Amino acid sequence: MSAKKALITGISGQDGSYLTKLLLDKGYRVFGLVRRSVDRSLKNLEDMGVVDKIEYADGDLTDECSVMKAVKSIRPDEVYNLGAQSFVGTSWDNPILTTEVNALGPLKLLNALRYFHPTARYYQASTSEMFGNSHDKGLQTEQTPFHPRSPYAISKLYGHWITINFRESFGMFAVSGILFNHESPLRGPEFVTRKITMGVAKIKHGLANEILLGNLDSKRDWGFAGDYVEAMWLMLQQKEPKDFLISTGETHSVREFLELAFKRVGITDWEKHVKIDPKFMRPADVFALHGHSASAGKELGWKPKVSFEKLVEMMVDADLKRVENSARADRVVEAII
Ligand code: NAP
Ligand code: G4F
Repeated sequence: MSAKKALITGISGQDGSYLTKLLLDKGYRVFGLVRRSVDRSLKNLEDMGVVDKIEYADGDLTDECSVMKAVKSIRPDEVYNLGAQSFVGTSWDNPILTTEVNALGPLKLLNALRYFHPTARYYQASTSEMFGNSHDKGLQTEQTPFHPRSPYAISKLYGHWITINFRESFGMFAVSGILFNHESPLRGPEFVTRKITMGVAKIKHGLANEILLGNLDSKRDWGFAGDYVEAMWLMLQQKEPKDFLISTGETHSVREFLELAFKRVGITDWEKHVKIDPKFMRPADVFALHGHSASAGKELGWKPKVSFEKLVEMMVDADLKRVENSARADRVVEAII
């Protein structure tokens, strides 16, 4: 039997890189939709050791032709739509771009599948941000009403509902994963976890003295990206298409994340190194996310493997290594010139 084909949008991002590794290990042929950029940085895929194992298609989620071309030529068995303007903060500055990529992107992809390859299975990267501050006794479940609080969350809510609509209208195997925050050493540096672990590594090595942050009381249900891409894959292996909420079931504040990250490098008086900068406060924040992913446990057999403490350690250790390596590289350059 020939290998299954998976098309991943957003392949160069954090989740795209972990998912590629998972699918290659399972014997898939992996195709990645990649948009043109000046340096074509595929750093995450290099770090995962998979950059040369992918078949690339030129394309952008804002360009319908390129999306149609990719679907028609690849005829994938599975499509993972991870491509997005994924940073909530930027979505107030670039709301139209965010909407075009995150809301109309899935519509373009689903339409291309509907007309050219309707048997493909489709995964939509939805998010806990869609809940906003809505909860049921402190928890979010699949039944909690949505109340999006940013242009990002609103655009993602469209992606979520259009996925459900194509399933209900055309019988397509299209599902949406409502994933809570998941992090890793490949997390973009603008997100709070990576901003903290990079800052801590630099402070430990005497290259910085402080980290500037916004709301330290915000709480998130933080898991490990490697665990979460397994849930995406499991959702597309089910008999019937169904949406699932994916979370660890634990919630922690930014403050707790800071404390653990600094503790990892032996700094206990961490408050000395953290300053509040109003620039990082959001016009409308989501104050606490805490997911209840019982259906995923029961029906997908999924559960997170990496604890919050291990996640923080993994991210701090990776950034310490990065800082050490770049300091070593600088010393080599200094010795040469
Ligand atoms: P990420 O690291 O920011 O990656 C985003 C990816 O989208 C990058 O590969 C980026 O490509 C691509 N992209 C951006 N604009 C595009 C466009 N116009 N056309 C095609 N591709 C485009 O995000 P992530 O953390 O891996 O998240 C993956 C998905 O899950 C996103 O949809 C995100 O919104 C969603 N999500 C994430 C989390 C989380 O906690 N990580 C939670 C819930 C949902 P370039 O390299 O070219 O920029
Ligand atoms: O790390 P964040 O930027 O992640 P956020 O906004 O929760 O979004 C991430 O998770 C979503 C799933 O819930 C994804 F859909 C989305 O794509 C993305 O991956 O911010 C987390 C919290 C916020 O409450 C923010 O106000 O940390 C707070 N925070 C405090 N200081 C900060 C900062 N966030 C950032 N990025 N930078 C700060 O200096």
